[in-house]
Amino acid sequence: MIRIRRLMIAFIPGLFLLAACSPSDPTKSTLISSSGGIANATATPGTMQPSSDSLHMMQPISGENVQNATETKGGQLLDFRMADDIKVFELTAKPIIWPITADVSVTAWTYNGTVPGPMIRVTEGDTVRIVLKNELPEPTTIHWHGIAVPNAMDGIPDVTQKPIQPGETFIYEFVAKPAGTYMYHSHFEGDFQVSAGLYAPFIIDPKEPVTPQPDVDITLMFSEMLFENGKTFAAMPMAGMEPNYFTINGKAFPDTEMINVKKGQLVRLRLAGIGQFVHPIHIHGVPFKIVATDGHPVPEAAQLTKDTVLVSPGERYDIEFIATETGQWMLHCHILHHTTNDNVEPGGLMLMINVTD
Ligand SMILES: [Cu+2]
Repeated sequence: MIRIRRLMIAFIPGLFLLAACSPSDPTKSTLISSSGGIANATATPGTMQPSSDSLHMMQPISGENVQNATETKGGQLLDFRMADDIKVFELTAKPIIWPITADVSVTAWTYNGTVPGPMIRVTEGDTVRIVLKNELPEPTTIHWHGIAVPNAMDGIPDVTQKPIQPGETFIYEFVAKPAGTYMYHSHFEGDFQVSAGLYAPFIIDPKEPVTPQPDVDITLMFSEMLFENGKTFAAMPMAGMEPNYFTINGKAFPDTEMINVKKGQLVRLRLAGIGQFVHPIHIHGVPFKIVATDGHPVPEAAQLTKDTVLVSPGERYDIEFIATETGQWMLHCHILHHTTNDNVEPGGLMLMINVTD
């Protein structure tokens, strides 16, 4: 995609700024000339103009005969079977119609039909085998974000492996290490495929449990979608492609899942930035400590006490707090536009932490 964007800008003489590309017409891009005039460039095969191929990431997220999701929650624990002493997980990458609110359903590309895909959770030192079947209309690969895998398992298309073609199956296998909060996601045309929904949590528990163990342990993945005129697009920081829906575990408020906590319980939230935008996550009512960054434990003396933490794309922060007061306490992004659904507040990156006696 980087190569393609360079081509778009480099081969159009006299035009110096790619200003805006309407996702509703991906074969046209609006360009502002050096004199300030506007020109419409239409893709023509065989010319150096941007082709519909080169604007691929601006195409709607689609597929043939896309089914409605049968699951309502993403990021649920994935079952495995044992083959000798190897934990074997099965994933199918496929398009699905995914409800992000009661009223808005997007076309998403998913692992096993949910956004996020299912959580893989194992213990440090486990050998894991992940069998990935590609039922997408495009090639794909998986990258194990932050996990110390062998190079051949790293999921980089045409570098560490051939892209997995539609209909093909690929087997990943590695020893899960080190312990921590990780993610897995597509690494094939990531700006499109990750934003389309091909992401999920991967938790590696330490062999010796950390004490005290949290009473509540929840992973929250932050992402975005662009949904316009009944079509879904991969949101990205690019003119015309900005999101109008913001999601926690694939849902926008008020359909984000409430976190239920008893007063006095220790709560661990694993905040994971998988979208393409930064999100300063703020919690009302109680400060928290940052106990791990990008999966790695923070020594107790270095644990910052905060009420807001900026979660950037690719980052994970494990935060912990003790719920000391009853009530409904809000967790939300403090870029306040991110708490809207299609520009209407409240929505987006908000959820309630419900503390009861
Ligand atoms: Cu935000």
